[in-house]
Amino acid sequence: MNERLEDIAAAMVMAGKGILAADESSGTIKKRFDSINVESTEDSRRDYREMLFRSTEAMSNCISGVILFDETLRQKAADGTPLVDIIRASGAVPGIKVDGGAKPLAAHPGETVTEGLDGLRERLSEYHGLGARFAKWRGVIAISGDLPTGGGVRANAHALARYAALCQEAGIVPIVEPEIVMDGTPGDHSVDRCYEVTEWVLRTVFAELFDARVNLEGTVLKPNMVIDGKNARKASVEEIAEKTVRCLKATVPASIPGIAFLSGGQSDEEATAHLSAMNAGYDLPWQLTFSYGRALQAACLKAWSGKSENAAAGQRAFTHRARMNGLAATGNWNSDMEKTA
Ligand code: 5MM
Repeated sequence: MNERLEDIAAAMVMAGKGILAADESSGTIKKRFDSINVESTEDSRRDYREMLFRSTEAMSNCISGVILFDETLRQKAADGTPLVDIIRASGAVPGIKVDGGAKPLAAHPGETVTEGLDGLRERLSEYHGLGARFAKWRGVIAISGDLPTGGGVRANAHALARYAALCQEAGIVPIVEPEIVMDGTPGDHSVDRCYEVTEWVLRTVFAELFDARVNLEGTVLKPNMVIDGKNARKASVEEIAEKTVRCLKATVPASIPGIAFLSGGQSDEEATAHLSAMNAGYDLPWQLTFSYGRALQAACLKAWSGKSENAAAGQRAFTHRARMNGLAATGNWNSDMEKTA
């Protein structure tokens, strides 16, 4: 594997492939397993993720990188093969979530700042030794009433920049993920309010990255799409695509090699349709792809339902979504493919 940051980043956003976000922390994976009545244990988490990573067709053809949680990076498959080796053998790059989660921001009711900078240099060095070549840190920005505030936006952007600089020092590509949440409370904001906040947050993030001396050619951005809140969904696919591209062009330097969206609570097909519309309809200075968690895994999780005899069905469901999103990453998806694929 080539070790230049720029080459790793380029491999992560190569045309027609995208990133599988399988970095659910213990609390989040428990929630996902609760929804299918499966107990979350070290073994059940391993079995589920092993099933994903052994989906050869999806992994080899559509997945460029996989974001892992600390436990998974250290886990072995049932036959003793490290899960990281299975990911590498498929040609995908293993990555690691290094943030410690969003915690209440002092003196800013309703806002959070993501923690995890203390000791990060040492953890990154260990993760590099374990095979991770990129990392992820997610800042969470909620829209409600008068929120976000300048203090909340700056605190999250600053933490993202300090994280990104530490990653690059360790030879690890940072995925910078400032998420303006669509499924928070009350979730009734308009697409234009999302545009306004996304533009503000991205401008602040790139100013902080500049001050922190982060090499943008060795960085991947993972933003939300410009989309209305979950309780106000009215905007069309075309409007979301147009506003997202306009907002990104206004804020994201062309030196960023690629942008890999989060799905944020969109349905599987919406997340695919929006990505495809952007790639099909616009000239873009960066690769535009996916780094989906829920929108890649929801159908697979349901098909698997914790039963080993359903592993093949789970893999089929994952492969289908990965293929649809791979097509969307080059603007070649259409809804008929959902039926025939
Ligand atoms: C897979 O979920 C990731 C980890 O979440 P927690 O730290 O809350 O457990 C999450 O950061 C994810 O990578 C992004 O939000 C994208 O996932 P979605 O589901 O929004 O595509």
